[in-house]
Amino acid sequence: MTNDRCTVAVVGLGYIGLPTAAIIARSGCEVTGVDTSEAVVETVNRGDIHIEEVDLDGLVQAVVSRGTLKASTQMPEADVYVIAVPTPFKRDSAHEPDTAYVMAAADAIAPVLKPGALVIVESTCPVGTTDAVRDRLAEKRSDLAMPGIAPATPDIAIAYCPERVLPGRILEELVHNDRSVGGITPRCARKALAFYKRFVRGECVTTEARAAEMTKLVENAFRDVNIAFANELSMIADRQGLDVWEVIRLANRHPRVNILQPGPGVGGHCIAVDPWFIVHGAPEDSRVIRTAREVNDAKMHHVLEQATALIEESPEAQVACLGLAFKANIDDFRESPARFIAARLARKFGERINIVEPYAKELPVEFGDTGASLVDIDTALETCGILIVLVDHDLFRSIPAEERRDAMVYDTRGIWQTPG
Ligand code: SAJ
Repeated sequence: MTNDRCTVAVVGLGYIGLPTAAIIARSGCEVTGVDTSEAVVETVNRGDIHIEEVDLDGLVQAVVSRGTLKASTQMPEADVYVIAVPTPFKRDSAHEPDTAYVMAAADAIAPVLKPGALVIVESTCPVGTTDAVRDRLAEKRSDLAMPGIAPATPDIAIAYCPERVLPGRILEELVHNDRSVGGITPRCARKALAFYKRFVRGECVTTEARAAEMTKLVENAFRDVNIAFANELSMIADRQGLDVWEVIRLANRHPRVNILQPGPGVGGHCIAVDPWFIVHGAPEDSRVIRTAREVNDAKMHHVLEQATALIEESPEAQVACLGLAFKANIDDFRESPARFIAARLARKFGERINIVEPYAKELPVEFGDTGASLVDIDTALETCGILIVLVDHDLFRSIPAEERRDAMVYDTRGIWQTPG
């Protein structure tokens, strides 16, 4: 790999892989995005995108037309391989991580691997996965010396370098966030560091692959535990007739206290998932992390119960559920507590339920035969006597008090609290 010309294969063109491929292409490398989906490959090769992310359309269009990014279903020979495929739970398992896609990527890379190549895993993984990738490559390519096991100077460098970007800010954060760069050996880390320096402006800190794997999981578990604290407080406050938002606001005036915000539960594909990877690896020792997961899931059921009671108390009232997304101002409805709660209410109360979701063109499939309808915010404010806030979209935040004065409100996000 010289400093001028570097060929890169980014494996997996999803929410992380595609923006990463585009940013690397912008830095001057020749990038091939590899995906198993023909449709995704065709879309990218047209200069289009199949996911929503701020400014990604313009960037992909630019690098594809410049010829520095192309997509393929075939794995090319490359100087650097970046694996950015999903790591879901195993089907029917008790939250057991499934690294099959990562291993399948290693299998696809093995036949085209050439001496001098660098293989980077970016997917969120249980501790030990990068070593397993190395072992798989060693098994398939006994002609190549692999790091950490070969007595000779290794032919291949292997590293784990997780991203930590926030949806909606991915392009900005890919470049400006600090990164952990974990090598199987210090030499692997140095090689990966030189690669990331091409396009990352944040600080890149080298470490071991296993430490980098754990760091990624710990970041999301930290956030989950802290949200669980806020959610637990909100359930205690409900029982004791206290205003949790006020208690948190007051407590946060302490110079060393910073409590997060309660909500209807934790959604998305990272914070509600990654802590289980830690628990699975150390079940006896992960008591707080496991309990936080359970508390955040329990909050979803608590909200459902409270909302159900409120709706049953006023049998004549129409109900508006505000929001389906897993968090504010995004169009991602997957793994969303708001969607789960709204769908359960729709199933129970049918035509009384009106959904307001500015980011949805139609209701998700599970609302199909419930009788619930998708309405705009003005209709909801005019016709609904009960407002249930499930997502803190800016649109909802901006509704003035006069417009919701006559309705009964259950605000799970605290967006309409009077600031203290
Ligand atoms: N939430 C609360 N209360 C809060 C903050 C968040 O209930 O005070 C809820 C949100 O509503 C949402 C969930 O938590 O349902 C997660 O949202 P988020 O904005 O905290 O995080 P994600 O899932 O969009 O992105 C996280 C980020 N990780 C951390 O902040 C430690 C991001 O930096 C990671 O790159 C990303 O996971 C990932 O890919 O792992």
